Amino acid sequence: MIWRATVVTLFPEMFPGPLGGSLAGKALSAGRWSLETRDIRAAGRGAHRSVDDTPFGGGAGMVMRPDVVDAAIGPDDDRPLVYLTPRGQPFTQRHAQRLAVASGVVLLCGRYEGVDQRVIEARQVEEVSIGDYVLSGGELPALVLLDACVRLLPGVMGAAGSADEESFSGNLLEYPHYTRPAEWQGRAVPPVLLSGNHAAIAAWRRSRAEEVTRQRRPDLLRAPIATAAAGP
Ligand code: JFB
Repeated sequence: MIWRATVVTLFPEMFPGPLGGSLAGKALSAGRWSLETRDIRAAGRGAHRSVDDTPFGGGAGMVMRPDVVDAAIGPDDDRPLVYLTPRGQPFTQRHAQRLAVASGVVLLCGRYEGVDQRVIEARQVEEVSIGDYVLSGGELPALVLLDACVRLLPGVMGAAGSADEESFSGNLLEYPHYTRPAEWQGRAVPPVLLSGNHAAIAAWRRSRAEEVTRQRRPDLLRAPIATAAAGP
């Protein structure tokens, strides 16, 4: 069966959004994965299809009602259910790899102050965050997560193996890339790359990758190795 994504959201028109014109969009058109949205508003209560209410205990903003969100999620299936939230575990390549080998994913997108905690606890929900900055809702994080997963699906990336050579596949940032012209605005391409010596090129790239990682992300050098071979 194909990889199935379901997005539970108040803004179904945001999907596939920017993914539609990308590699992921071409894979979607080619039937390598499917994307379904469930409009939370359709499960809203009363004549106004209300989805939110004021927080118990007071405070600013509104909270999404657990009965409405539970109904919008619908019945459990075999796919992981992920809630995008600033309170979640940091989303990593490891999450993307694990979700890409599952049968698909159900993504819950909140708005306002988020979703009543009881629905998160009552359903088996994984809480994930795409980073330490404040957005207005879970839809952009859901698009980010989908892009990270879909490019790992078999046959989605064109060039063989390019997914695993990139940043984070081996806990190193990437070496710098160069293409023609060999000299541009007085700047030459590193001569080793023109040498035809493949062992020397590989050694140079490795050393540039280690250097940039040491300078910018020394935390990655201390982390457990995250390769495709090591598994999700
Ligand atoms: C996700 C969201 C809000 C409470 C609520 C729903 N990395 C991230 N930043 N922001 C979000 C996120 C993820 N993943 C995010 C879902 C919702 C933000 N809000 C707004 C902001 C701050 N505190 C509502």
